[in-house]
Amino acid sequence: MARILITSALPYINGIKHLGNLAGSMLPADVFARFQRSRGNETLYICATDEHGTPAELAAAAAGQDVAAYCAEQHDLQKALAARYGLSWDWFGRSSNAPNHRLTQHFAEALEKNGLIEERTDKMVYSIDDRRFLPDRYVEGTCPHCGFEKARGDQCDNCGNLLDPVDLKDPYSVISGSRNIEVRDTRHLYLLQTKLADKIRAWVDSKSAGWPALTRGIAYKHLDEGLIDRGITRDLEWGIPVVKDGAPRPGFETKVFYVWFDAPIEYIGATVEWSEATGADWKRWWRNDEGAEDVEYVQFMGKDNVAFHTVSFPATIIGSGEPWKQVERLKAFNWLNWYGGKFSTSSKRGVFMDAALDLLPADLWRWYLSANAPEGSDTAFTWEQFQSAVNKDLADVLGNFINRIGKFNESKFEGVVPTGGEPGPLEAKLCADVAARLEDLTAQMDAIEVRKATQALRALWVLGNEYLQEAAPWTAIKTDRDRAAVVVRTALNLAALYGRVSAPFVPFAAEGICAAFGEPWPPQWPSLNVTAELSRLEPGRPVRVPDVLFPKITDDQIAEWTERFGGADEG
Ligand code: B3M
Ligand code: ZN
Repeated sequence: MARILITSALPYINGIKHLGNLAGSMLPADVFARFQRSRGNETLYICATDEHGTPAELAAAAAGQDVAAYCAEQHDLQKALAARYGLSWDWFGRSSNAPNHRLTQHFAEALEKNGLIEERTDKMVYSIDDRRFLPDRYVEGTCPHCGFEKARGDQCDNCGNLLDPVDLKDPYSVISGSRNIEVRDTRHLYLLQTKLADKIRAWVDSKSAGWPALTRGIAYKHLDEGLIDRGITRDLEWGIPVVKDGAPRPGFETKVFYVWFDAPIEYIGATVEWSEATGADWKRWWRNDEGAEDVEYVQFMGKDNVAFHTVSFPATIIGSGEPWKQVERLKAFNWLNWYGGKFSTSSKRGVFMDAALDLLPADLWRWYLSANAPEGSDTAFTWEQFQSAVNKDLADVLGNFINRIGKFNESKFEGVVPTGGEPGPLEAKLCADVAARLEDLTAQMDAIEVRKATQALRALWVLGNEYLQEAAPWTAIKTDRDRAAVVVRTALNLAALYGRVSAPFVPFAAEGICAAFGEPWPPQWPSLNVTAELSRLEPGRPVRVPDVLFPKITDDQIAEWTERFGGADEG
């Protein structure tokens, strides 16, 4: 039995996430976790809300709430929504909880002890009217290169030049629009990544062969550009306080750690939360000197987070000099966009996680977002593709097979697994075909090839309908009841197997299938001894037809939703 630690990128606290967030980290991580559990591997799937940084403070202010209350409320909203999607985290933590405070402060002290932290004076834009320093993205002004008047503090969208806020002409605060701003000196802690560059590269060299090309490419791009020393504190009130020897660090009493310094540490923090709630030992998962040596750590994230996870977070871990678990496999995704454009609440473009469930059950979104996962390139959501994936793959192939065989068995064999007859050449062929597809599916799942796994699963589903067409129990029963009994018994076992292998993608429907055909839940992944797998249901046991598994999407619905959420004409 293997031990597998899985984390998916922590969703920011502010606001309900759109389908792209689901598709690009949380969902594929859940599919993988469910698969590994069904294989009997000791699996721990951890996630949390990422609660610090300017966006959290500004979102709370916009909501008219104290930021701590805002974060608590938003965390519960995201947690409840995730459950409705069947995201089976073992723990969904909060980066603002005490364990992450303790761990972040511990890592900063360990880095300092190893000579990797330095205090430096920065020049930052201060808004007198907002009474706060303004992080890069909260300053706009005229670009010094091209004169574009809404250039952001970190980059000009017009000419693409990277900027520093102090370079902007006629700058103003994005928060209040005030131009009553000035440049001030401010002290910050810097993590000396330049001192760690060789060790980080050596670590990446040791791991990246097993990474997808997207992950590997981004990691080496940043390494080859040359690492810089990185500020890890900010002039914000909401965040993890900067301490030294357990007391507020002199000169840093009004500062906190930078959100991207503390957020990855919350992977460990959330595991500590899990252990406090369950009595489990978190160090078995995170400390190589306390039993985590044999753990395979797999991360899931969008491509924009890869640099933080292949350079910055490893810098923290490696720089600490302590034996912490580091990622082995890092599955990065491109972006799911909305007809080629951005999801946007304000301009009502795209479906967000809450609205999606008002339209259709989670399984349908899970299947579409997996079968069209943004793996090799950015992928556009389209209503037409969504309708096709649901109606063709789910309703017409899987749902139709389960329903046909269940109903036929009810009408001709009183709803119990038929006895009598012996399997023949058709069953032998079916077993061989199922074994081949199952082997391919298992390999694609293990390799975290999401799209290929859904293609392999669909190909497995297709075998059921093909078998029924060829074996035609409705004809056989007229002359040879035993023959019909063999076909129905085989098909019922195949239906039960479908419930087991579909569970990672469509867990709610799969649970219904397993319940109907008497399979335990959560299910066990089938072995390649398909002859045995297709005779698991003992003859004579009652089985029933699950309710309609997948509602079909109508053209009227597509038209209505295109109107409501945007579609091709707004690409
Ligand atoms: N909160 C997600 C994002 O960039 C960011 C991930 C943190 S993982 C430690 O949208
Ligand atoms: Zn410009």
